[in-house]
Order: sequence, then structure tokens, then C-alpha cells
Amino acid sequence: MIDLRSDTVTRPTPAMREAMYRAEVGDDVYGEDPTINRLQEMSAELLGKEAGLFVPSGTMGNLTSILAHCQRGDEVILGDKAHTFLNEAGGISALGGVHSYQLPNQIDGTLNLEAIRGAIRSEDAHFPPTRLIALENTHNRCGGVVLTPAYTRAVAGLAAEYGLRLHIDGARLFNAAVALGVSARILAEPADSLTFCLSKGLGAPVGSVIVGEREFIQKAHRIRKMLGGGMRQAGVLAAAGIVALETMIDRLADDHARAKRLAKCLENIPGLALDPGSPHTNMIFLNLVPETGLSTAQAVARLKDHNVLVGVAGSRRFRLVTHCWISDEDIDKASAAFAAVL
Ligand code: TLP
Repeated sequence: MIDLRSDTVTRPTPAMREAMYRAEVGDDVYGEDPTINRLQEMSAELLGKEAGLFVPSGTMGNLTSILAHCQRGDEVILGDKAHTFLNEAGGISALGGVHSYQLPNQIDGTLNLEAIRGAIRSEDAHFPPTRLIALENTHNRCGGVVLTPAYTRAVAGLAAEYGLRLHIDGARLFNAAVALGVSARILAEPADSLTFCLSKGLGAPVGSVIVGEREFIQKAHRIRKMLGGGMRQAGVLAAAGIVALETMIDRLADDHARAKRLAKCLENIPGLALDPGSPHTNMIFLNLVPETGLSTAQAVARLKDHNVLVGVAGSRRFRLVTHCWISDEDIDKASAAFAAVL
């Protein structure tokens, strides 16, 4: 199977499995797992922050961070296409009592700066106090687009003007860094906190890391425990994360190149309409034109018959994601499968 549904489907590499086997472990709830401690220190260093915290998932990373920034009844400004708003089971509201103010995500994944300014609440007993702004880089639903350091700095400037904090859902921050040719540290610099994922394009089996100031991370540590995310001897997982950071970042450029090549082949197949500019990183978004007469489910099933799995992103809308287990040959086979089905 050529699995293009997501980069979350990546399995650990042989080097990761070896490192997992050999990992030194301890009780992380006591702060005694040397491998987790190393991963957290490496992550903080890489992103230019004081400290890091290993969490089981990107969802828990965002939830923990937002709960560490906000009290119940506080408000976070985020995009209406943000993963935290759409795909995290409403955890910030259900578990944290955090109110969300959704601004329309623009086509490039940004939130309009004046719209953010307009959304920040004035001091009034009727309003939930605005506490936080949350951005996403790369932006998944907006097509894997990249937010630039200049934009992120502008949002941070606005946040500082009003005494707000800035969180970045950087699930795919390293894809953004590689696409822009800048260090991940530059992208993280304007944020007070950031979550990045080890288990997407970087290929580790489990886990994400939150980075931020030491005091913030101490608070996040307590909240992670409260959410049931104290993981004891999870050094076996962190070991794979270390290999991911050491060996899997630069190769993301290959995934981007393969996504571009696949898009080029698909562009020429009648019946497919790629989003303009797609792909920006490792995701292609495309629509099936109604004239093909194929429903979403039929297209998925027929592609599966040709050993290709695709992600469904809406009615007749698909997402194809390249990752470390997709080869050049797979790209050829996937384009041939599309051509055959259509
Ligand atoms: N995204 C998954 C699905 O949930 C949609 C995917 O296949 O892309 N932030 C962003 C931007 C994400 O794309 C995801 C996962 C997460 C956070 C959550 O990460 P996990 O799955 O580790 O909780």
C-alpha cells in the first residue's frame, strides 16, 4: 500500500527501533528518565527556548500549553481552520473552560492582523478576558502553507502590545523551516510556547514536545500530569524522538520535492483540480471535478484497489501527504493509479 493519507502513518526507522531497544529509562514522573531529559533539552536547545516537555501527542501538547496559559473563562484567539479548533475534540473548552474566538484563516494560513486587533477584548465585565493568540505552522487545513518569521513576529508584537501570550501549533514546524530555508529556532523565536510533533514527518512512533520558558514548562508539567500524561519509563519513546531530531529533519526536503513531482503528474490528469499553489510543503490538496461522475467514496475505493490510500478532506476533496516511507517509485505508481481511476 502507498499510504498518502497522512505523515502520521510513518513507522519508526530501523535506527529508531535500535535506539528504543537500547534506551536508558527511569521514572519520568520523578524527572528521572535520562532519555526523556535528553530529548527535552535537545528540543529546547534546537528551538532556542529554556525548557521542553515530552507529551504523548500534538493534541495533548496544544491542550497542555493552552491550559498553562489560560484560566477557565479566558479566551484564545485562533483560526477557524486551526487544528486545535477543528480536530482536537474541543478539549480546550471541555477540559479547560477556555473560550475560543475564531477568526477566518486567510488562504495563506495567517490571521489578518487588524482582525486580531479587533478581536482583542476591552476590559468589560461582559467579556471573557483575551489571554492568548494561537497560530499553526505549517497550516494543515490551509494546504500545508508556511507562516513566515516576519508574520509571526508581527503577531507577537501585537500580542506584546496587549499583554497577551503567543502559542504556535508547530506540529510540522520543521517542514516550514526546511521549506523556507531558515532555522526552526527563527520560526519559534516570537512564540511564548510551541508544540512540535515527532510522530509526523519526522517518523517517530509517538510523541510531541512543548517548548517555552522554564516557569511555563513547570506549569505545563503539572497540567500534563493532571491530564493523565505522566508517562513513567517513556524513554523508549523519547529515544526514537532523539533519532528523529538527529536524522530526519533535513530529509523533509525530499518529501517536499516528491509532493511537487506528484502534483505535476496529477495536474495533467483530467478530472482533478489541484488547489492553486499546492503543494507548499508535503501536502497536496485537490478536488475531483463533479463531471468525473465519481463520488468521494468511489474514488477512495478505486484508488485503494490500485494500492493507494488517500485522505478525505471534504466532499470530492482529497489530501495526499508525502513522508519518509514514500519513495520516488511510489510517486510514479500513485500517479499511474490516479490516471487509471480517472
Ligand atoms: N493532524 C492529523 C489529523 O488529526 C488531521 C493529520 O493527519 O494531519 N496540529 C496539527 C497541525 C496537526 O495536523 C495534528 C494532527 C495535530 C496538531 C495533532 O497531533 P496528534 O495526532 O499527535 O495529536
